[in-house]
Formats: sequence, structure tokens, C-alpha cells
Amino acid sequence: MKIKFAEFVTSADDPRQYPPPHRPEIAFAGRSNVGKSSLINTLVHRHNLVDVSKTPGHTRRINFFNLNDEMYLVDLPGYGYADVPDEESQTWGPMIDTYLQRRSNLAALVCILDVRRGIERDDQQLLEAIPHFGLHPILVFTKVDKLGSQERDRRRRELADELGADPDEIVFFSSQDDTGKKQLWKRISDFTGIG
Ligand SMILES: Nc1nc2c(ncn2[C@@H]2O[C@H](COP(=O)(O)OP(=O)(O)OP(=O)(O)O)[C@@H](O)[C@H]2O)c(=O)[nH]1
Ligand SMILES: [Mg+2]
Repeated sequence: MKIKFAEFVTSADDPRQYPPPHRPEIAFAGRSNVGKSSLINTLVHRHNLVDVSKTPGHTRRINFFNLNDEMYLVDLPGYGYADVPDEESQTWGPMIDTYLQRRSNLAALVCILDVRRGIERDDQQLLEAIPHFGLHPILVFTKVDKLGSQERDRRRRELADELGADPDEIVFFSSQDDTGKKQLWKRISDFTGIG
């Protein structure tokens, strides 16, 4: 994918605030602090398009980014962070559900998991819900820079087994050294027809 430009469009917690659905869209979901915002920055070759933070629960609204006037990339708030005030954690589920249900131009959902933590209960719940929204998951395990190369091969087989997926189908990613970037763009373009 050739990145001509990437820009923040808007942030929303209600469908009335979403940009018009006139371009294909890819959304990024995952546990809080898993590395969603970093992954988007890596994909578009920008260090600071999306805010990255050491504090989990940093991204709390749905953030839309315009890529090349061709598609939207959407950073979703992370789930599973216990310290988010009650009031906010109660709005998280409905906010994301509404987005996944209503967003007609959503081409695929990138599900980001931590390669070392693997598939946790919250992740499992999301993965099980995706087909009910008529969506396809693109499975990405990030922070693979934290594993040695032999360990990566073993872990890939283990995770594929657990998911009942083809090992080649899951993307191993690192925002530190760009591992998996090409493969992820390829998967995205399979769904958007762009790139
Ligand atoms: N080693 C390593 N660290 C990473 C990677 N990706 C993200 N991180 C670190 O993980 C922390 C969280 O990254 P974010 O990108 O802000 O995570 P997020 O999923 O957007 O977090 P929320 O917005 O809170 O849900 C930061 O300290 C990042 O530097 C990676 O591929 N490798
Ligand atoms: Mg974030």
C-alpha cells in the first residue's frame, strides 16, 4: 500500500458523529494496551498520527483516520481495562456494538492480540461475536519482537491450533521492527480491494 497521506478526521461515541460511509473502512480492536494505536502508526509510517500511551485505557472514543482519501482506518477503544471508571466501562460495550452493527462500509475488523498473553476471555468473546455482525476478523498477534525466532514458530503453531486457523493466516506483527506489516496490508487489501 502506498501511503500518500494519513490524517485524523474525527472522534465519535455516537453514530451521528461518524464520517459519511462513502469509503471502505477497516477497524482495529483489541485489549487495552495491546498496541492498537502503535500498529496503526506503523501501518501508515507515522510515529504520532495516533496517540500511544503507557497508560492502559488511553483511547476512549472511536477515532477515524483518512488514508489517501481512499479508506478510513478506525482505532477502537481497548477492552478489558479494569481501572476505567464504571461509567465509562459501561458505555464501552454498547459503543463498540453499535459501531460494529451499524457501520455499513466496514470491510473487516482487525483483531489484535498479544503474542505472549495469547487468547484471553475478553478476546474470545469478541472473536465469537464477530460472525454475528456479519464481519470477518483479520487475526494479528503483536509485540512479536519480544519472542526469539524459534519461539515465534512454536508460538504460531500453538496459537493457530487454539484458534483452529491456518498458521499462515494469522499475522505476526511488531510495531518496533515492522514485522508483518506487508502481510497485514495484503490481508487488508483483500477486503477493501484497495492497494
Ligand atoms: N515491544 C513492543 N511494544 C509495543 C508494541 N506495540 C505497542 N507497544 C507498546 O505498548 C504500549 C501500548 O501501546 P498502544 O499502541 O498505546 O496500545 P493501545 O492498544 O492503543 O492502548 P489503548 O489505547 O489504551 O487501548 C506502549 O508502551 C507501546 O510502546 C510492539 O509491537 N512491541
Ligand atoms: Mg490506543
